[in-house]
Amino acid sequence: MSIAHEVNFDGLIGPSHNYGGMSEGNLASARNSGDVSNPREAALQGLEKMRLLVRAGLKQGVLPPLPRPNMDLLVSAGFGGSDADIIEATARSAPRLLKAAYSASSMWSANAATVSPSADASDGRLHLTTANLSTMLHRSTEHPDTTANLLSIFGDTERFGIHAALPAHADFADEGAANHIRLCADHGAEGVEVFVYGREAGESTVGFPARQTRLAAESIARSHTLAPGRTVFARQARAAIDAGAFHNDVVCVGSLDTLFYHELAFEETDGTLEAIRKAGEGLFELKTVMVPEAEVPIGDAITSYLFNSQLLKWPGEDRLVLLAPLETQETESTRAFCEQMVAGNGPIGRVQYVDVRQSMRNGGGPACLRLRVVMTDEELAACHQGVLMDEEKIDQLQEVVRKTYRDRLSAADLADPVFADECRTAREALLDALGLSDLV
Ligand code: SUG
Repeated sequence: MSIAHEVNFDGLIGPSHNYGGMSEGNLASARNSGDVSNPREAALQGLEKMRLLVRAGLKQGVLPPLPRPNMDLLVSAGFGGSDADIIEATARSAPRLLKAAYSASSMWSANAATVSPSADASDGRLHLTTANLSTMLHRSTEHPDTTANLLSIFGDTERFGIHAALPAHADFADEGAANHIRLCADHGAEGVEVFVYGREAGESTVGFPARQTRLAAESIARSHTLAPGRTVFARQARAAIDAGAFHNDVVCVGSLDTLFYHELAFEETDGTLEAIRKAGEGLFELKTVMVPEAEVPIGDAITSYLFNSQLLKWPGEDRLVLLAPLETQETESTRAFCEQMVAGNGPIGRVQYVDVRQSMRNGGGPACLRLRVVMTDEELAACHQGVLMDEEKIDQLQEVVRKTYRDRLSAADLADPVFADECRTAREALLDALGLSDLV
């Protein structure tokens, strides 16, 4: 077994962060639709979360924001002329499309890709499949630029298998690592990969959209060369989706040998746990922490984002640390549950709260903001070094954000072509700081 680290690649929050109300089934996105956003504060909050992990001695990376506005999307819709003409015409006749073109949704990097570490892959490479995000218009345009980002960072094809998104059809709907859990004894050891899906290909459902299909999950497991005996496919509960759990990571988080989940997360909880235990035979003993509906109603789990937390092996601490959003502390049932949990002798020994309110208001908690990539020392050395964070790099990025991002952004501001230029300038300065200017 080689030594490996969990590297959290956070999505750097882009200058056009706004509350577009774009995601059906994501209750926070609907609730805050049309509010004025604070892009500068949002990006600084995200960078402070990264700083916390860097200070703890954990490995932290970053994924740069995508080019916004997405002019290709507007041109595909038939708008023409100069960029300013296109933006003004879209603002007049298709304002919702303009919001989609400006969405900073790539910040939620848990949806960028599904990741399988080399320890699980029979071809010995670290695999990443970009998510097609085909269910929501504003997210469905992310994947080509995300793949370009990943190729710039994980360019060594001997070590890294970067796979383009699955076909953009409802049968292949894929939302990446937000519906994927990896369990193991140690990050560098072989593990069990659990893929959670909300529907079968071809199945029509009523209620909020199920954004992940079993076919998509199976396709990824095949191309990542995973061992079928170490792979589990579990169905997300319809009740969870309808309560607002548009991704499984809103009701469940797993790390190392521990699975922390809500009672209503899975369609068949016992069968899912049994399948994980069987797949993990000889590798690890599964530890579970189930949160009962009677103690934390699923509605509270969703508004507080208790489960959309990072579950971390914190240097110097014996038990795992749950890095949860402040909203979890402010919700009575979840705060009480956390207090009782850490006072017991289970696998989670501490809860640390972080302020990511700007992202939370669009339905993105600490876990949405990061893509976990388990990497060996050799893989770390082989990836692009500019995206690996230390405090100095964080200071530098914060400096760029302070200089180039707006404090406030309203829907009406998107109609101003000057704002498009500001977004380009800001992104170029960030790419320059990350040594990724080739992506401009
Ligand atoms: O896809 N929100 C994102 C939130 C993604 C959270 N990710 C995870 N759970 N892993 C989404 O629904 C809202 C954007 C807006 O409405 O402007 C949005 O896209």
